[in-house]
Amino acid sequence: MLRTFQTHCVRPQSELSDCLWQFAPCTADKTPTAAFAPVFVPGCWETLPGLRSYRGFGLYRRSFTAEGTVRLVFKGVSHTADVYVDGVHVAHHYNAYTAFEAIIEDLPQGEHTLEVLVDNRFTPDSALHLPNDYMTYGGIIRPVALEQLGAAWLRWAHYTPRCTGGVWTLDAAVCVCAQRDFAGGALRLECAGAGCEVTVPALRAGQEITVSASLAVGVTKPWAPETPELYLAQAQLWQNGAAVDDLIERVGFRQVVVSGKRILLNGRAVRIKGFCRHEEHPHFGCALPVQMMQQDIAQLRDLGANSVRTVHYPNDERFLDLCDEQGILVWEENHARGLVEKDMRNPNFEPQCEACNAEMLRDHYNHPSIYIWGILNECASETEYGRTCYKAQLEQLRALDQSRPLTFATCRFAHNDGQNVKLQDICMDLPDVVSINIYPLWYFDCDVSDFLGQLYAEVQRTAGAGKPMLISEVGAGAIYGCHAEPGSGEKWSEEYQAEALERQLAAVLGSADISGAYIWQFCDVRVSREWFASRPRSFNNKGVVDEYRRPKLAYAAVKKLYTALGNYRDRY
Ligand code: ADA
Repeated sequence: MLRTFQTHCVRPQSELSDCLWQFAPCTADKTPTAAFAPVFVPGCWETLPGLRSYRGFGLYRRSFTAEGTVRLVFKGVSHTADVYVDGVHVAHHYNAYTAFEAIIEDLPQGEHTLEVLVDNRFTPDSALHLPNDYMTYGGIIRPVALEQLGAAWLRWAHYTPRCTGGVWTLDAAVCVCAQRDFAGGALRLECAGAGCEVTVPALRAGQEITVSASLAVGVTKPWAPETPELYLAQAQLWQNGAAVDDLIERVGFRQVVVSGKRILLNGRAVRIKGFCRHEEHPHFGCALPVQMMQQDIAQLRDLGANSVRTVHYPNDERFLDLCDEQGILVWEENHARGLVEKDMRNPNFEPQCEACNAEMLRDHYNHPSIYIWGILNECASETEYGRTCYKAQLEQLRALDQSRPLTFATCRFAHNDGQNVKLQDICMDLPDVVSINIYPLWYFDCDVSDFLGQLYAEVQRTAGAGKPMLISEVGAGAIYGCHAEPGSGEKWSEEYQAEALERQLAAVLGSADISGAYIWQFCDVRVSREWFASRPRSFNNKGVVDEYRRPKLAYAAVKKLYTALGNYRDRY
């Protein structure tokens, strides 16, 4: 399944995934080092016998039938891909978590061979993939599509809902690409009963333009967590009385605005009852089937949560589709976790972050569930060099999207067991929302409210003063099935995790200054093997469910707290 709804009625599109391909581990020059075997795509090679910890190259192969100009769309290959059609190199892409394309012109009619050489090694060429507190898998981890293109086609369409006095306008920007010389035509846009037509000028082969228009939609049902109303937004390219290409997106009518220390969703201050979630399952690696994504959402809803933070990378868009449909607010972030200044000085770091940011916004712009963009989790925001990166990337995002607030999760503060808290972050002026990761009662013991109060006071001494604040991580570890006497304070027991989360959340959600919390984390996740020393079982065990989604004692404790609170805070 490519998406949860159909994105083309005019452009011929088929799926090359959801089926078996041939796979073999191989060398950098595509020489197989074992026999080819059938594998399901999407998937991770770590789920295959003998490859649980394989870091290297792998070759995926299948045939397809096509003719003319085709576009192959890869939604995610982990982490570096080289694509070959009939032995000819047609695309190179780095980053596991964003999509890319290969366009092949004048393909003769018949059967063709598609090969994807995948690399999941940790090298300086891949600045964002390093041994980390989650696993970097190998493989074609997200769906693959095959599309037929005409002389001109629609690459992306971005829709921004705007509300004045209860009446909605949808601002559209549509990218039209000419594959060959295009004599001109018209772009027809339609959403929620409103429509318009805009002239598209003649374009030379290779030319790309953005066509803008506004649709007077009027009064619609707004999108909100409790009423996730969605509308299809259709763009069609017409020429000589016929539709020659189209792109169907889905939108929700909602506005997100920061006002003082509140985050307003359609004018109401939201209360974030969130979870950080990695794409991870022992049976599937990071290539979760859509049924598993839905199961996660069902558990999140059962827990009373209303938000997910996509730690630490852009997510599979089918998960975002499901969040749109079920009213889950999403903090989506770019790909980076815990990089220190030395890592950020890798010459590949900035260009690779920029590409990730651009691809994330190009493809995920229309999801109404995404209410905030995040960057660079726990990177070097306490250093001058780090600051230049944070500034450049936030400016990049702001230029691409003015309709959502921006943030980053920092942990750059010092303290002595929760006392004498000193904020070391020098980037507090840059985001719209200040977000801090804290682990009182886990990495150190203290009175959580007192610690939070000190932290908040520190932020008020910086240019972050008066901004909304989120606790972007809070949590404690427990190994599923490990028990201790209640109140014994024994870390790693389910009892201690439940007690710690109760106390942490009571302090965070009880604070009048904080807009909400993201629990670290939804489920236990496998970590890179280099992280074994601080991670029993080589897992980050702070999930409220284990890796198989079995609830720990903390599940009931969180559910009680989260379900008692509404989606909005009327008092601040
Ligand atoms: C950090 C980090 C997470 C995870 C967490 C932990 O805050 O952002 O990825 O590593 O700590 O479990 O300690």
